[in-house]
Order: sequence, then C-alpha cells, then structure tokens
Amino acid sequence: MKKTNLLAYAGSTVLVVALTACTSTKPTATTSTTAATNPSAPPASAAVVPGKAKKAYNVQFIQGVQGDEFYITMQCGAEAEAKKLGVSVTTQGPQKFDPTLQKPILDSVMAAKPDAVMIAPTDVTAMQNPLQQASQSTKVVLVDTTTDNPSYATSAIASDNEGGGRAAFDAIKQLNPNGGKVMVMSTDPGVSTVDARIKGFEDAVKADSKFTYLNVQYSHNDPATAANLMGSALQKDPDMVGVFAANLFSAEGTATGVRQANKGDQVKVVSFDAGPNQVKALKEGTVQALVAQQPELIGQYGVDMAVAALDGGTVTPKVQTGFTIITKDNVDGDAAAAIYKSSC
Ligand code: T6T
Repeated sequence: MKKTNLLAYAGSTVLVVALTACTSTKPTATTSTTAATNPSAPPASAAVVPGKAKKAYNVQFIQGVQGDEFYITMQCGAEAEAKKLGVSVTTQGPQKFDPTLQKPILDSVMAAKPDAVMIAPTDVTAMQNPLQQASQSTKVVLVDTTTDNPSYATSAIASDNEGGGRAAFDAIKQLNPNGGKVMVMSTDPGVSTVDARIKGFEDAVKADSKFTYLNVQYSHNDPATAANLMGSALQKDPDMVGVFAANLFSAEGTATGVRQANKGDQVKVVSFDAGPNQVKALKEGTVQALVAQQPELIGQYGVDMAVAALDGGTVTPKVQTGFTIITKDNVDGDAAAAIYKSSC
C-alpha cells in the first residue's frame, strides 16, 4: 500500500469548518468550508475561543459510553478548554452505549440544574424527547452523535461521518485494486454516526462494479461479539477481501476475528477511530488503516459553543471536524498525534 495515495485521498475529502482567529472573548466563526491540505494537521485553521467566560459556568458532559478512548480524549479536550475559560466540566457516561442507561444520567444531571449539557446521544430516537425537554432549561450541545431532529441543540459538533465511510472504502479499494467481496462491522442501528459511516461506505461500494457488498453486521459495541460475527462471516464468505469496521469496539473484535481465522493476508481491514488496541492491531498488520477522528477538538469546541451561548456570544450551530488516515507508514510519525488517549 502506498502511503501517499491514502493520504492524498484523505486530504481531498476531509471537510472542515475554518474558524477565523480573533482576539474577541466570544467564539466567532466564518461559514467557509475548506479542504484540509494535510490530513495529519488540525483541520481548523485557527480556533476562535473566548479569553474567559463571563461566569464560572457548570458544564456537564455525558459520554456515549464510559471507558471508550474516543470519549476519554474528548473529555481531555473539554477539560483543557474549560480550564482556559474558567468554567467547570464534569464528565460521566453509561456503562454501555445504551439509551436506557444514558437517560437516567441525563435525568440526574438535569435535576442539579447545570448551565449546559454536552452530550453524545446514544440513540437517534430514544434520546430525542429527553434532550428536547432538557433544552427548555439548559443549553444542550451535541458532540459526536445526534438525534432525529436536533433543532433544540445550541450547537452540534461532529466528524463528517458519511465522508469518513467513503474514505474507508477508498482505502479498501487501494488495498484490493481487483475488487471483491466486502462487508461492514458496526455497533447497533440508530446510532447516528455509525449509520452515516455505513451509508458513506455502502454507497461508494455500490457505485464500484468491481466490488460486491455483502452486508452489515451489528456487534452491539462488544468486541467479543464482533470477533464471533467475523469468524462466522468468513466461514460463509471465505473469499471476502475487505472489512470496514465502523468504530473502535467493532474494530477491535474484527481484528481478533480475522486473526483467529488466519485470514490476515487476504482480508484487509480499515476501521474508524484510533484507540491504543487499534494501533496495536495496525502495527501487527491485522488492520491496514485507521480513520482517526479529532475527539479532543470536538470536546474543545463543545465547551466553546456552550460558553459562547451562555455568554450571549456567537454560536456556530454546526461544526464539522476532520480525520487523519493512519497507516503503518505514518503511525510513528506525523500521525502519532491523532492516536486517542487512555487518560488525560
Ligand atoms: O466512533 C466513536 C464515536 O464517534 C461513535 O459515535 C461511537 O463509537 C465511538 O465512540 C468509538 O467507540
């Protein structure tokens, strides 16, 4: 695989909102959207952040799930920004990526009357009404995921997930120029981010006659389930050439399943996210490319937007962050900074 090809593709597809530098104490943003020329560099040309918040606001961050390096890294970005602005961020998340576990956390957070809630909703439908209701008494900032109708939100900050799915297919295509059968390993239907990634990937596969789209398998965000599903899928389609794993936990399980089936030479795996276990699989050669998001930046912008709204400043309703495509060739070089953290 040629590093330059993958990186060039990523550079041409990563869309970011460019925020203009300014010394104002409130975030202001241009509406321009630019292509990142270097996907390993932060996508925003210059982030505009308030100097200090007008008050020591209390921002509550509710993750999609605890212990996920994507959300841990987001927490690090949020906490660093909060410190800079003179506000507080408290973080908690459900044990599983599950709205029945996340809603009670939102309820208890709301009972304490926070100034703002920054949340990654775990389901597009189940979290719609609870968040709409919450927005009547607090600022709601969506980070990463969204719900069916996010019009209640002060701001929504996320990756270009559909574009990331397309980028994943392009990586698989470069690894398998002759085409073949490919599939997706996902989490659960109803998660906005992974659903968008699947769409981007599926549309791209279906537009390329050399490739056959098998299906999407749902691992419930559990690596062991993903590994089992992968083993069965390879028994059914032993000539499969590629898998797109749509997030961190499905990727961990996919790598295990491919390794256990001894199919590492034949099946090329490209996954979203860049947790430490995924990086290990990349270095070992079970996974060929990682589409790393910018969770730290998402957390930072989340706090910026909450503070801007509370201060009565300018809020950008939708902020899109970029990607870094990590391969074996750049993992220890200019892409190292894109690897997610296990602690702040
Ligand atoms: O991929 C991220 C996140 O973007 C997605 O919404 C859920 O899964 C992750 O947290 C990775 O585990």
